[in-house]
Amino acid sequence: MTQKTIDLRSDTVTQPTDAMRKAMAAAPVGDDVYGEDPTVNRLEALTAEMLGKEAAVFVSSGTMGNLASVLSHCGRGDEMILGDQAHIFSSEQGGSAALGGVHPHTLPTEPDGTLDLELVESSIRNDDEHYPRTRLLAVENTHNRSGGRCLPVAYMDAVGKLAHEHDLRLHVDGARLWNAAVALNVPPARLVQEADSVSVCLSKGLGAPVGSVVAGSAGFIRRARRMRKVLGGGTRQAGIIAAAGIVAITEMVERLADDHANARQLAQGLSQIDGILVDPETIETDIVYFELTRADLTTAQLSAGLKELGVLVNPTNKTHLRAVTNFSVTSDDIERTLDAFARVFQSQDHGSGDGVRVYG
Ligand code: TLP
Repeated sequence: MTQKTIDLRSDTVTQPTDAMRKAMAAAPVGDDVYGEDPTVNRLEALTAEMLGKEAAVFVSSGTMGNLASVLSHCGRGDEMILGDQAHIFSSEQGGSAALGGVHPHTLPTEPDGTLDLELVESSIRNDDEHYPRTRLLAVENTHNRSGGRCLPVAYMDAVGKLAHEHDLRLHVDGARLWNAAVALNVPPARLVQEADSVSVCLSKGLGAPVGSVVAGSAGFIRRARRMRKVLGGGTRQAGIIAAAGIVAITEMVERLADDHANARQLAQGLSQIDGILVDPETIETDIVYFELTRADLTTAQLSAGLKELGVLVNPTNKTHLRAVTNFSVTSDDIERTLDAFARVFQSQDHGSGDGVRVYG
């Protein structure tokens, strides 16, 4: 029997569930650019309700959700404050600058994924013809590059209050807001109570094949819908994919706790291995970044060696790798993964690791 591949490259790699496939096949649809797709309309209404916002719009990806949001808040030359480890800054091709002329003002991301609020406050520009106008503050929850750390309610409230005191808008990249809500045991709406916009993904831990949803006030969503259209995201019988999104938000949120437990189990096991550095106490959700400290093995070689044993993990640079649990990975798979690490570490022949993709 061929062994199952344990895919820990991301939580985006899953197959849709049977319930999603059934819902997709049976979905009533219409032309969504006319606002006539009942399944899209239902997904948007349900998500808006879960996030405590007036309205929502279905978009193709997290990248489109963030871009449509930033461009709906900011005009050309306006400034957005965000962390230097934010996905919007690091991994979206600088789209808000490239397509919208929005000036990114980065601050150092703290190890827990937050921004220092005093630094944020002192970075907001005063009215001076030399300066861009600071319009937007963006935070990420959970914070991917900080290892899936959750920004707690008190911080989310404080950052929103600070933004509004200075007449800024707050955008939340909530690609994994669902994970934060489950880990912190709070409704997702509570985390984004002070946010003017939030983008949430359906196709990460929740397992839908495609899509994200942006939520905010009715006026903001009207602007985001226009922006989605100019970005080429106005799709027609999109209910086919929105149907899977409805299953994702109604049936797949609670089970994220299993992914979190598996990530913690993985980190605990890795922390016992001589040559790997990770603090299991910092693992709050589904993402485990860890450091390889052995001089005789590169991250690319480790990744290639694991792949030969049926375990996929992405190197993110020369010293670190990332593993992300998801619903295709069980607790037994984590044990097999740890065994694969031990076998690669014991092996004498590590190959070249050439051609391994550095990503995540
Ligand atoms: N993240 C992907 C990669 O791009 C790194 C992953 O595998 O984690 N916000 C955050 C916080 C994200 O982590 C991602 C994707 C996005 C936005 C963009 O979502 P998509 O891929 O749907 O455009």
